[in-house]
Amino acid sequence: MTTAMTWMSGKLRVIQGDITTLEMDAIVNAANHSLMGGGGVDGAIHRAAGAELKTACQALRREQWPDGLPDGEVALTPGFNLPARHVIHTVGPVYAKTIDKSELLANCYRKSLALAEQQGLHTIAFPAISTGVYGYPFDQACDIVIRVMAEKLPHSALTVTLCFFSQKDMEAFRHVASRLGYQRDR
Ligand code: AR6
Repeated sequence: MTTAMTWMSGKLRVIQGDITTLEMDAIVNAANHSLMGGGGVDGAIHRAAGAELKTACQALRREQWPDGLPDGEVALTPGFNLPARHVIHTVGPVYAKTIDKSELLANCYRKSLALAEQQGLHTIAFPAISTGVYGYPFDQACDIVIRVMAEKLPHSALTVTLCFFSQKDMEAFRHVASRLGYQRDR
């Protein structure tokens, strides 16, 4: 894992690594509507958390989301065998060139932060939601994330970690932040 880069007076950390290894109050899962697991980061989280996570997700479907978790919504489970205490499951939008889904992606981040605050949590880590199988262009997704963090973090006690899978993604984030006028902390 590389050294963290930080922005926004240390409230926003960016690292490269595997989100399933992070000791956080919560990690966010880029799930799908079914909440039954899948590939990418969702598959990795389910594997690392163990079978109890799927059982907890089945209960969420039965009790709260019988038609599945909609795009931009969030749901909470324990982290089970993960080093993270909780998992916040959210569903990012599938990218479409002709439809602007930026608000749905922003909602994944906003609602995850709100849920973490409501639970009294202090640390939360996000993967780059929708930028894998769901095809969201990485730079556009970073733009959305940075705007949400700039809007929310000044009024929040949370420290947010963005956990990117590759060094290339980390560099891309740094470029977008700089283009938007956000300088790294010194
Ligand atoms: N840690 C951190 N980031 C990761 C990890 C990991 N262990 N594994 C992958 N990534 P994706 P989506 C990065 O496809 O686009 C699933 O099947 C990856 O490089 O996991 O929201 C679900 O069930 C990429 O940057 O999520 C849904 O059906 C980012 O995580 C669908 O994929 C997101 O990639 C959701 O697609």
